[in-house]
This record gives sequence, C-alpha cells and structure tokens, in this order.
Amino acid sequence: MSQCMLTRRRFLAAAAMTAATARLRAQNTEPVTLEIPAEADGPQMPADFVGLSYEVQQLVDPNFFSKQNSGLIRALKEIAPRGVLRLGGNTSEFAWWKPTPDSPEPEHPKTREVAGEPKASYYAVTAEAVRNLADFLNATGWSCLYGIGMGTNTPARAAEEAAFVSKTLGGCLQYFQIGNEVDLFDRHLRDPATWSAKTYLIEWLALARAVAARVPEAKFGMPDVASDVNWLTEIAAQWQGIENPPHVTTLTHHYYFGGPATNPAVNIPNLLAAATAAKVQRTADRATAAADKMGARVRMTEGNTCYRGGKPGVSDVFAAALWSADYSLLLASNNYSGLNLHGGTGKSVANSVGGSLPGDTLLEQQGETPAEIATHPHPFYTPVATFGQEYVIEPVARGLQFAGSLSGARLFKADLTSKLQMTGVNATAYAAELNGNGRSVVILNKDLDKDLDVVLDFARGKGLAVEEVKLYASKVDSREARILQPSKSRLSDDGRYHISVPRASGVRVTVA
Ligand code: BDP
Repeated sequence: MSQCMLTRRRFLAAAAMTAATARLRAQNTEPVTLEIPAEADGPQMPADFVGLSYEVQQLVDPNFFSKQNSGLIRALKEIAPRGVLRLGGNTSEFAWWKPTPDSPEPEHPKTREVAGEPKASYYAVTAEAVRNLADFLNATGWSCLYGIGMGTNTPARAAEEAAFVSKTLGGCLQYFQIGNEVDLFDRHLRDPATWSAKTYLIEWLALARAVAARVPEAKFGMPDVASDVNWLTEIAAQWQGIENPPHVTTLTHHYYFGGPATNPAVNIPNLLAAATAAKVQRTADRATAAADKMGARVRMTEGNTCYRGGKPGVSDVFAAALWSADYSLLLASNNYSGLNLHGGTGKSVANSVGGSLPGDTLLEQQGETPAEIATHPHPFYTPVATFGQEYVIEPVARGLQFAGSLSGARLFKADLTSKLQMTGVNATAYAAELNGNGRSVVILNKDLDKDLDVVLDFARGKGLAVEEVKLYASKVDSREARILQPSKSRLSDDGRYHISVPRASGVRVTVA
C-alpha cells in the first residue's frame, strides 16, 4: 500500500468522523419553534440606540472630530445612521477648559499616582476643538453626551465650559456627564475614608447646579459608575430629598466583561457564556429599578469586552461581534436608552489607563514582533480602529451595527431566549415590530459547538416578503465580522419559516 493511499484513507476516515461529530453536535434534531406574536408589547428601542465612547483627551487633536475627518464620519454613519457619541473616560478628569488661546492654565490639585489609573497629565480642551466637534456631529447625524471633569475641576470652570458647549453644539447635545467612574475615585482622586455615593452626590450637585445656573435647559446623565450599580440605587433613594434637583434624564453605568488582557478568564467561551448574560440581566434589573424611581432611563455609557484597552484574540475578533450584538439587544429589551462602546486611538486609551496597554505586553510575551503587533487594532477593543490614515470598522462594531438594525422598533416581551436554551444550545433571540411595517427576529447562536435549527412561526403573513441577513465570519476567532447581503424569499402558506443558525453566527429574519 502506498504512503499516498494511506494518507487518503486516513483523511477520509477523519472527514467521516468530523461529519459524525457535527451531526451529534447539532443538539436539537427536531427544530425548535418560536412563536412570534403579532403585536409588540415591549420597550421601544430608540432610533439612536447605538453609540460609541471616546476619551475626552481625543479632543486634544482638534482635527479628529472635525468635518475634515471624512474617514471617521463615514465609519460612524455606516455603523448607525443615527447614533450617540459619548466623550468621557478616565482622561476626562484631567482636562481643563481653555476658552481663548491666551487663557492661563489653572492650578491643579494633587492626586495620587496609581498603576493602571491615568497619570495626572493635564491637557486643554479648546473652543476650536468644540467648534470642530459641532461640525463633525452635523456631518454624521449623531448627537453627543459631553463629559465634563469632576476629579480636578471647579464649579465655575465646569459652568463656563458647559455654556460654550451648549451654545456651540446646540441640538446635537443630548446632555452633560460630570465625572467618570466616580465609584473608583477613592483609588486616586479622593480620600477613601470619606468617599461614597453620598459625598459624591454633594459634589455633583454643586457642579451641576453651577452648570444649570448658566445653562437653564441643561440635562444630565449620571453617575457613570465603573461597575457598582448600588450607587444608582443609593442616588435614587436620596433623590427624593433633593429640592429642585437638576434635570437628570439618564442614569448611567459602565460595563466591561472582564480584564485586563493578561487575565486568562478573559476568553471567548466565558465572554459568550449564558452566565455572562445572566449577570448583565441582574445589573439591568437594579439599574432600571433605580431609574424608574427617578423618572429617568438607563444608558450603558462606556463599555466593551475587556478593560484596560482590550485583549487581542478576544476583543478584536468575531466573538466580540456576537457579544456586542447580544449585549446590545439584551439592554434594549431592558428599556435602556442605548449603549456606547468605548474606543478611539491607541494613544488616548493608553493614557487613560496609565500609559500602556496590557494587551501589548501579552503579545510581546507571545513572541510577536513590533511589526506584527502593529497589525492589531489599538486599543484592541476599539469599534473603529485607526491604521495610519485609515479607519477600519472592527468586529465589535459590526455586532453593534447588526443589533442596531432594530433601532426605532418596538420589541416583544415574549422570552424567546429561554425556549432556545431549553434545547441545550447557547443561543438568544429577540423579536421586534418595525414601525407598523413588519416584524424582525434576531437569533444569535453564541454556542461554539452546536448548530441550531429553528422554525419561526409568524402565524399569519402568507406570501409576505422574507429577508434574511447573516452576521458571519469563517471562525469565531477570525479577525473579521461580516454582515452578508440579504437573501430574499416568500413566507409559506402556513406563515412558518425554517432556518438553521450555525454555531457562532447570527441571523436577522424580517417579514414585511
Ligand atoms: C474605563 C475608563 C476608560 C478606560 C477603560 C479601559 O473609563 O478611560 O479606557 O476603562 O480600562 O475604566 O479600557
């Protein structure tokens, strides 16, 4: 027997085995049926649900957010025709407002230097940068959540900046945020012995009242905690006792699945696990209960897969797209007003975490050369990466775009996800009614091993046009995420639509 034949035989045996395991792995041999209700009864996903978050320090280059930056404008418009740009991050605590070119730099308070926190290097935000930002927003059709510092700021300077920003951004300004991740201020900006939600609120009120005195129509989002949503509960409880409070429209928190990059628990199976989503649900329950008390809505204003700049191989691959699509729709079904995925340039985010990205250290340890490291997006989680003059829409942003296609629609309350998970496949489903113009179902199969077989039962709608759009990559850890061209068909007589959703992929089915 020739060597060649042996190899071929081995190959065939291996192929047969792979097919058999694949069949075994398609857990639900009987398709699972999802009944799609006729009329939506859940929350409305705002038309501008989708958002991105950048460091305030990004404003140091006044040409970044400017009408000249056509590549970035194009990227944002592709991610969402209407979106929300949030400016904040750790660096926002070290900005000072410079209204005119000859305005002097103020005296700054002393802060502690802590590894992983930004170094106290101060920079100016200029009137020119804010004017250019206004043009940029007008060119994108996006609005803005504008971050003003709290850590080293004064009420007078905050009010002066707010007055200029409000006048310049006009209708593009949704609200002001004052302070970033205030629940972590005890690390470097405030005295841990006295810092709490209570002392925060006193300081915040002084700043917000100064702003409101100059800008009576000013709206606010707060407290932008890193993770401790108990602060939202405490603030909502204390809110009742505040006389004539500033106009808070939004209660806000951040979310990073895990971190930093060197943590082995930050991996694809954990990111996509059902337990991760269950934790998100528990946070949402507490946050929305607090917001309801204050007549506000919740927004996740800064987040991503892995804090301190992301993790290569997790944050910048297809898994991140599946995560962001699912995370977005889970928040939407909890009545969030939206979410902002954090990113920007490598430099601004590195500065926000003390000067360097742990993901780079990881790649060096893995033996990558500087040239290889440069092929990764920096920061690793950024939704829009900068490579030289080019802006690249990363997988995590494709997931956001995919989920964002339901923006403006009203969601169904029906829990389709539990029904899918009863089959043993880690998949989720969300359905929505599109402004009286049909129904859409998104299925995200986050399972790494099992394919899913589903029948969507629309009950009525015989002969209606069906459009199927896939969120796809060749592998869960490929450095790509594609939203494929829609495939079109017609709904059968019984109003049922059969679809298979392979492991690690997503699909949106629209019947209109
Ligand atoms: C948050 C900060 C932000 C950082 C980000 C990160 O607000 O400035 O860039 O996490 O750690 O804590 O990646």
